[in-house]
Amino acid sequence: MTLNPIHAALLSAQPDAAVFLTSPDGAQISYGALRTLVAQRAAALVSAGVTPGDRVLCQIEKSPEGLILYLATVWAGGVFVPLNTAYTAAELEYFLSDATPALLILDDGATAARSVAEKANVTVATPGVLAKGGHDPLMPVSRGYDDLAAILYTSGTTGRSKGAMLTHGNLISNAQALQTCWHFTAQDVLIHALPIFHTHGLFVATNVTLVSGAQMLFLPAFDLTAIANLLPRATTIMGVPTFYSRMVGDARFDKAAFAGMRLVISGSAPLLAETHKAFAQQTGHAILERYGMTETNMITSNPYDGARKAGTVGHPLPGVALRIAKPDEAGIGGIEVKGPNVTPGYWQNPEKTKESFTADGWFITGDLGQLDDEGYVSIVGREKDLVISGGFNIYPKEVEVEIDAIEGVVESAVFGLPHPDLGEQVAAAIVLKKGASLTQADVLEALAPRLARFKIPRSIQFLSELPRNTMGKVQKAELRKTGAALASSN
Ligand code: MLC
Ligand code: AMP
Repeated sequence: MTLNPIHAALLSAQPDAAVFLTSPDGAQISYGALRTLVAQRAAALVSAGVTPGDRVLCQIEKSPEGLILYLATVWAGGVFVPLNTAYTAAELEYFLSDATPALLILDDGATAARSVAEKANVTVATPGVLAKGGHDPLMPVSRGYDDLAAILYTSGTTGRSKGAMLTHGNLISNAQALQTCWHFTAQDVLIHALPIFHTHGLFVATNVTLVSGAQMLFLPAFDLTAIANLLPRATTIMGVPTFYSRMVGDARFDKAAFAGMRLVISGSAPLLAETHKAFAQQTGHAILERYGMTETNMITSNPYDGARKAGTVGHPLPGVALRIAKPDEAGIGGIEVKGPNVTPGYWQNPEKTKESFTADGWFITGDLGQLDDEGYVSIVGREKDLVISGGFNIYPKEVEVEIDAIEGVVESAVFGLPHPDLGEQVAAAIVLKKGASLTQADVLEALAPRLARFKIPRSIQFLSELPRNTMGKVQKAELRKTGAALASSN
């Protein structure tokens, strides 16, 4: 058999009869069936024109088929590029031009996206078409640890998303480190309720399950009732903090419901210490919080054995080095990371790649952190101008560019405000041209076809000018204060 690191680490070892995935309707995919399906879809991708190194873009609703297409792309030597289903046709146009894929996979009925692809001359296939055709299984295409397996787009500080390149080695090293740290085995049953277009649901949840030969109970979307019903059959769950803050105070999520659970994991956004405490009181489980990033995969984790300290993200994973750059008197500085988990850079963007690494090769996360005397990392803020809403990242610049393009707008500033459910919500302050009479509704209408809904400001204020410091820099902290007062008075 040829060498394909992801195939070797994630797909080759499990017994054929072992169950990989169970859908809500009870349908199951065994590891043996998974291998056959992946090899058949890989053959279908090749006959659709995918050659080693080609990008395969995939914007489809969450389904087991989405996981099969990820694994099939990598099996065929391709580079999987998942896209948030909330992205608009305007956003898709950019991804097509940047990634120049050999193939775009879309659901039936995605007519707007289809016409964007036609204009860009990109071949489109649906999961249904790729599943047909009686293809003979393909042998895994030979790839090395440094070959690309995926590109994940993350919002950009300049308003354009950047494609974080991830190699076979990046993904496998991280899955193996997490398996070890979190004690995953073939006996585990994971509730999978995350989207599969981000690193959390696609790589952390899926790759850790595969590398352990474990099972997943696969939900098409986050659904509290479905999760409550699945808990007795599960041993573990991974989620963003909103998952857990929604369970707090809900009587279905009590100690009895969690009695058979082994491990509850949170990441992608800060878990409030008060949520950690309330959840522990209610369920008897100390949530294990970990920290990561699309570009670096997972970086730190609280310990499996030993104290899971609320408000911290634990220690660096095995093989991952972390340092706090230029610490102040309180020890707070920029978090920098090195290791086999770290991206080689951004797709076709050597400038951004260069900016993101120090001269001695450390990746600059843009997060501000601090170490305590036991080496636990706390994330105390961000150097990067970023809003995290329900675990989705929004770079203000991307939204500001779209608001500024609206007729009648002089300039805008986009920032995050605290939100009880989503952690943060997107807010905007807008300065209008003299005589312009735009309303909040006009702005929202103009943004709707341009931006995914989770990026659209939920609170808008019109100002005669933006607050600036003497250097001319917009004072977002000021805006956050007035915005919060405004939001709470509404
Ligand atoms: C949904 N909506 C959101 C939103 N999610 N708005 C802002 N922020 C969000 N996160 C909007 C929808 O557009 C819709 O708006 C309305 O809310 C209802 O949609 P929904 O789909 O019914 O929402 P819900 O099921 O409540 O979703 C909330 C959520 C979901 C928290 C379950 O957002 C989610 O699954 N988040 C996980 C994100 C994730 O996987 N992040 C990992 C990134 S990787 P309207 O206007 O149409 O009604 C990463 C690295 C790492 O960060 O370390 O892991
Ligand atoms: P993304 O760019 O979508 O990969 O998101 C990565 C960012 O999410 C990190 O740089 C952090 O700012 C944030 N993040 C991830 N996990 C945590 C966590 N446990 N606590 C606080 N922030 C987190």
